[in-house]
Amino acid sequence: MKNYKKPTIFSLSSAPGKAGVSVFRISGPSATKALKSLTRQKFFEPRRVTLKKIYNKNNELIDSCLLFFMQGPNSFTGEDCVELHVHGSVAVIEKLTSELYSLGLRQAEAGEFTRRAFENGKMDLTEAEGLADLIDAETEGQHKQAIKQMDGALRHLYEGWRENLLNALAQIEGEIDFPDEGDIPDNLSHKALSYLNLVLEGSEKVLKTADTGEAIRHGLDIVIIGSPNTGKSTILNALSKRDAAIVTPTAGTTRDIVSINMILTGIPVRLSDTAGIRDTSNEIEAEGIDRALKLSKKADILIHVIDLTEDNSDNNIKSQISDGDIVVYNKVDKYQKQTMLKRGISSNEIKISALKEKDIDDLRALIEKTILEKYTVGNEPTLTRVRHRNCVSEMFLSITRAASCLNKSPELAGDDIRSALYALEELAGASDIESVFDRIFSRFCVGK
Ligand SMILES: Nc1nc2c(ncn2[C@@H]2O[C@H](COP(=O)(O)OP(=O)(O)OP(=O)(O)O)[C@@H](O)[C@H]2O)c(=O)[nH]1
Ligand SMILES: [Mg+2]
Repeated sequence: MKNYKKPTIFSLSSAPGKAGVSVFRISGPSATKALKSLTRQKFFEPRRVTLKKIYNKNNELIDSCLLFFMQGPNSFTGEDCVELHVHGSVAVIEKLTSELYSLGLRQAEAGEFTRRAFENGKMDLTEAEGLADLIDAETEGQHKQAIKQMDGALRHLYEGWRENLLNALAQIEGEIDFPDEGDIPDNLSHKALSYLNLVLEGSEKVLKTADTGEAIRHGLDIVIIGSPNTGKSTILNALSKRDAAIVTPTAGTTRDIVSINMILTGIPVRLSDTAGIRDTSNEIEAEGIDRALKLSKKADILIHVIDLTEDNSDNNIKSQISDGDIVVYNKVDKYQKQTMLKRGISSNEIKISALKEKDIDDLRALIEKTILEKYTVGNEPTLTRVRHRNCVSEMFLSITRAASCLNKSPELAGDDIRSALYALEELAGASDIESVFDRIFSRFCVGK
């Protein structure tokens, strides 16, 4: 076999442009060779920061920099790694870049350092994903979730599951090899069952976190919905403290969806105002209503707005409110005899005047309370991607099948447990699926 040597890669790992300090990263088998050429030195003590002058091949001084050498495998990528902390000058960055090219190094692709770390067993795929999320994190909730995942929360979880599945498999295989016909336990008393049940319970619990985990990564969609003229746009404007949506006394003013971004409880939120729902023969308004209904189906939280000054007795809004939705009774400043709708479900209700901005802060607090009830980032591990959800669901189904045929056909149960283990390997990234890796690592920025 041809002795394949990985190329040595480099990248500006800090943000491009003028700055106090810029950080270059180099990783690969020729990292020390490049370092020797840059510094004219022969030896570098690993894990020790030193101040060094670096030169190009024409003996021109490029800069004085802090140099940090990490010898593989004790480095982020598992290879020889160098960090050069140079002055954040555009000219220095350009000069050093062209020198590294001339030394035969190649510019790293997006996520290539992390990919090497993963390939060298420095982290599993869930930890690499956690790292990507941490770099993208903009809010407190996203930070908390990402750092937990980067720190191995999901890995610890599935390693525990794998252990139990292997124990279950050992029980079954012992039985296949040495069948004891006189003493066949039924499915329910099978020794493997307790191991399988542990994984079923754990994975069922964690599957419930998937909605929360994915929502925190992507942000929440909160949609304001209701009949025309109830004050939806006024509410959006009051919450966002700007005139984002047009408000007029004419019913059917809003047609397009008007969205604003905000951060509530440390989670990014997209709050959307929609067209008032009613029967209409106006083609444009009908299109707006269609869009409103489609968006409301995808919403994480719905805010129904009801106009207290209208007669809502035969309003079919009641049937559209689900558990956990928010109901806002608006125009309390003109409120006369109307009573709140009588409904048999629990929802979060509030009376406000959007026009007078009365109790708008209470509405914001109610929205925050609703978010916290549904989407709190706890200390438990969470599934944060569709990929995780698919792998864990796949594992759950395989174990359920295995549990149901433990005694009837131990061979089949064994096969199902092996499928469950395979699903876990996919979660960890141990099964070699290039396309998945490409998708995950290409989302990193260059230099990571
Ligand atoms: N008295 C009173 N009027 C309000 C209140 N909130 C909104 N309005 C008025 O109600 C009218 C309709 O308000 P909008 O915010 O445009 O209502 P909408 O629900 O967005 O209406 P559509 O876009 O047509 O569906 C405007 O004249 C607002 O000034 C309120 O709390 N009290
Ligand atoms: Mg409107």
